Amino acid sequence: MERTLVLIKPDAVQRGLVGEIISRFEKKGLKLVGLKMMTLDEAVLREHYAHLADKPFFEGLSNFMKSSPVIALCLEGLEAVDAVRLVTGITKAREADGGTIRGDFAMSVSCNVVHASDSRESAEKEVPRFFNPDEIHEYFKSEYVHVYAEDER
Ligand code: DAT
Ligand code: MG
Repeated sequence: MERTLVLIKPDAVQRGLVGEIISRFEKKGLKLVGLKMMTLDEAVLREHYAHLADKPFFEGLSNFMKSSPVIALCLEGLEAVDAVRLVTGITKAREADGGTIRGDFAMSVSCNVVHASDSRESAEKEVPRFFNPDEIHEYFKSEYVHVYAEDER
């Protein structure tokens, strides 16, 4: 099964949306294998948003991401990277589809409540960026019997 990284961003922490957001992923059938609160520093943000380092909004993005703690989640499931991106919705939240987290809970491009890895390659770098190996928990989830057909498990 594939693993992916989600960060519940400072705006969601401030707005009391943490439980609601985790609940969306749980209800989808994704398995929570890592969860922690952390305050991000400049070094990790430069690495995490390296693809945006030369954008005029980078400093604002970095300040926003440092403005409160975030909640890091590692989610596991069949094709979890794409599934989590679909549940998350597009970057510009006010245009995101209803039913997605960004579509239902946000209006902004930068304050868009969650980060989600955008590809398997990104997820493979991002999960270890935010979680040590001993913070990822392998366990049997009985729900999988109902979430997946036998040949998908
Ligand atoms: P996503 O978070 O959907 O993967 P991204 O990787 O292109 O989007 O950008 C990362 C974050 O940077 C995004 O969630 C919010 C911020 N951002 C992107 N484009 C922006 C813009 N034009 N103005 C302000 N913030 C932006
Ligand atoms: Mg991205």
